[in-house]
Amino acid sequence: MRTQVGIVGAGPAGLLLSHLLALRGIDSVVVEIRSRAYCEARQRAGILEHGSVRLLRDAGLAGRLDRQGLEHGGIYLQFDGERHHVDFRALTGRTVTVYAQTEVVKDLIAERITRGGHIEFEVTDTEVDRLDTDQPVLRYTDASGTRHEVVCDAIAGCDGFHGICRPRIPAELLKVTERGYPYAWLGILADVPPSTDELIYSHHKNGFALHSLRSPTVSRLYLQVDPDESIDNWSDQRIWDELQRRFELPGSVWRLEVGPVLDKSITPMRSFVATPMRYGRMFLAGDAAHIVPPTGAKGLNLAIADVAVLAPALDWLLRGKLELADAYTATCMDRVWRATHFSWWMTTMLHRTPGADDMEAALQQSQLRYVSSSRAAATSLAENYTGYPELRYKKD
Ligand code: RFL
Ligand code: PHB
Repeated sequence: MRTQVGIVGAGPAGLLLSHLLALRGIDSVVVEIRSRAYCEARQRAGILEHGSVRLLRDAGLAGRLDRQGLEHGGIYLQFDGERHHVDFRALTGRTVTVYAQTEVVKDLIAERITRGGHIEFEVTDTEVDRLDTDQPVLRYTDASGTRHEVVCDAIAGCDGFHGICRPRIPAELLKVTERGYPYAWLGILADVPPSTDELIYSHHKNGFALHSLRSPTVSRLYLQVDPDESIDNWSDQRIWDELQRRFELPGSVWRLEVGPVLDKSITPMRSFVATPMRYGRMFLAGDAAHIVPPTGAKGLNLAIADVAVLAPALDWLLRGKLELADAYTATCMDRVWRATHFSWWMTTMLHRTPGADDMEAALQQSQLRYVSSSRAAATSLAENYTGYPELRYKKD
């Protein structure tokens, strides 16, 4: 088989790349170990930056996003028993949109399939090879057990943090900068209307909690737990009781509405940046190259931003012009490090470190008070949260 770009992974990065390439008349084959149903149901991100929404709209992908996405003009920061609004619209003129990653993935798969795109689900034994030649190959076994070899002009490793592409970069060339956190998030999806008009990021002595949403009838909530915590220790009742505690506003009538839990899981948190994002004719994008803790709502947006840079770079490469491909890592890294810093900053401002002394909570509260009272500090949060630098997708 022959294609121009072999893409490993049908997450947001791989699917959007395949679509952006198709808009430029470039063929690709996407291979994915999971089933279509699994990819479409995997609960993850929920927030699209202003620039991500605009890119999806410019790429003709925003039909449902424009109808069902919920535009949010700010967030609440809750600490010391009070809730403070950070008004993104007033501070930056920009907003974010609540639209689940599951929906972005469904829209992308539907669009690719309608336009005759080639996505192979449920593959096994994916391999990428001959990466330092101008004819790299992608090998996989399809769902029926047939082995394929696809000769490509370039390969995109969009296979997430645990994928097979990043390890193909020789160890002596790869630089990894990494930090683990003594926190994890227990996330639930609940069949209950959100109890809030904006997301609530709550600092609490028992640990961080986040109230997000998926639609006017479905809520998404998170609790900070220990990284070695087992989900079996958390009955639905225990989860709701703890959420109730961490969002409580003394002296207020506000209450958290409770409902059936549709999904629950625990996710560890880390910051991870690998460079270069390119080896020969293989290019990494999204979680394959970098991970941020979810507190800044940046992972999905970074995946989108990477492929917005990669699509034109590959287009040029296929026409014998190497400048954008050569600049790919450096172009992405500016945004990646800004998002890595912002996510680390939000995380350390809001989570309780097990065994920490009183100094940690006092410093966090002082920082939270500053961010909620100083226009300059609030503007910095708002600018980063809504997307900095603002994503601008150039068609050429
Ligand atoms: P993905 O989505 O992990 O997709 C990689 C795909 O590659 C497949 N794969 C393979 N396919 C073939 N052969 C192999 N050998 C393969 N190995 C792996 C996998 O099955 C998968 O389908 O990476 P991508 O495309 O880079 O997208 C990144 C985002 O998924 C991720 O950054 C975000 O979900 C992070 N994130 C958030 N990001 C935001 O921008 N805003 C948020 O609000 C936000 N909240 C979150 C999050 C992530 C979370 N979790 C669960 C990690 C909240 C949570 C709880
Ligand atoms: C989500 O809705 O899943 C979500 C929202 C904001 C975050 C992280 C996750 O910071």
